[in-house]
Amino acid sequence: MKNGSELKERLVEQALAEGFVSCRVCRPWDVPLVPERLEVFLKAGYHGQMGWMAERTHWRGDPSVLWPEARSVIMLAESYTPGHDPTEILGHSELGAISVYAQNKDYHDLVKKRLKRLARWLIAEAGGEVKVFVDTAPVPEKALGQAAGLGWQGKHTNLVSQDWGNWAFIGSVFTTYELPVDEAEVDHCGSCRACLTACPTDAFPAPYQLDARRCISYLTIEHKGPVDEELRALLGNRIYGCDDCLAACPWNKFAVAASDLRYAAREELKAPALADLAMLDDTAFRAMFSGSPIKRIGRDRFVRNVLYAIGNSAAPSLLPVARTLTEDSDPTVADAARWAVGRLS
Ligand code: B12
Ligand code: SF4
Ligand code: SF4
Repeated sequence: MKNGSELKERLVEQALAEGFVSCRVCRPWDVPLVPERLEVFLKAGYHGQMGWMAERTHWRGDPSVLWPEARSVIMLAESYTPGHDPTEILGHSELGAISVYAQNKDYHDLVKKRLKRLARWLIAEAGGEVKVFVDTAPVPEKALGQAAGLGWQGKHTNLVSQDWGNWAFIGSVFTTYELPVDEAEVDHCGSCRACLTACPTDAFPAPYQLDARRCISYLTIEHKGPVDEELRALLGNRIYGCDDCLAACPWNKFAVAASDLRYAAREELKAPALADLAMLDDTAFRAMFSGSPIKRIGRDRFVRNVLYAIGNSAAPSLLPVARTLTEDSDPTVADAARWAVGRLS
């Protein structure tokens, strides 16, 4: 077996060469507060329709139960910092705002490939077994990220770093190899509340806690069926995900450029016209969003979101488009269209 410190140094070099902005290590049992905090989250019902969050909680709460043989967790951050101000489009009500992370290729595919290459390198160098995860298993990625020192969980609950801000995806490589660990990161939010006040739906019942049922990311991506009317009106023109709390964080002044050009916004997704998006049928939707994370929600939920945005647009020119969808075969789309017509008439 090779010397652990020397191996770890080369592992970090390898990870940075792959394009990750940071690579740090913790033990799987280094997140003792998670089971209790997860329970608070679930008991309050903050997960809404995401029933899968209440399943396999023994794994989501404790990574050492998920894979008892694992001795180290290598935590990695991959930057997707936007090259533009993502809040600028919010002032253009006839256009749809798509979250930065979804304006091009699906990060799950890109990060996973990089994680697998890094894991293969580690096996070749040190042996042992590995498993890689990026939002693909019940793993508390943010808490592990903080334990390894990648950053800290900010008041908006996402991982923030003094070195790369908060525009980063998190991935992990679990291994049976015992690597030297890094120090956990401490909270640097201080008295700042910028993310909490930036939230358009008031989705934070307290700092560090998110009621996903009010979060636009949840409402536009995860929530099936009609959205509460009170919340529809607060969506503005956000049609897939939301970046307001991330964009507000002052630590982004240290953000580093996205490592992969495939995260850069596709021209047609930077400022798409709501009128065009509303008319997508299933085939056109699939063609437009092939390889994109948006494909997962399907045409009906996407057009539902577009119609809510049309209803919020105060643009009478969009009335005819909304009218054509009031008889849509999907009842949620038809309901959203009627709501939009009612708001614009
Ligand atoms: C479910 C989920 C969601 C849900 C719920 C989000 C949430 N905050 O729980 C929804 C759909 C809303 C969502 C939205 C987004 N998500 Co998401 N999501 C996840 C997922 C799959 C699980 C998160 C989870 O376990 N939540 C459950 C709660 C209990 O966990 P938690 O937020 O960590 O809660 C902790 C705090 O409440 C904390 N806590 C409680 N009290 C206190 C008190 C103090 C003092 C402290 C310090 C902490 C603390 O302890 C809890 C446990 O650690 C992860 C991937 C993964 N497997 O981890 C991605 C993940 C968190 N999502 C991610 C992203 C990018 C987003 C969005 C930015 C996407 C977008 N632009 O629309 C938004 C951000 C919204 C937000 N403000 O969080 C990234 C975040 C990367 C990062 N830098 O942190 C992740 C890690 C995916 C990835 N692999 O990159 N997401
Ligand atoms: S993603 Fe948007 S809606 Fe969700 S918590 Fe952040 S600011 Fe609020
Ligand atoms: S905006 Fe302020 S409070 Fe929110 S995560 Fe960033 S530093 Fe912390």
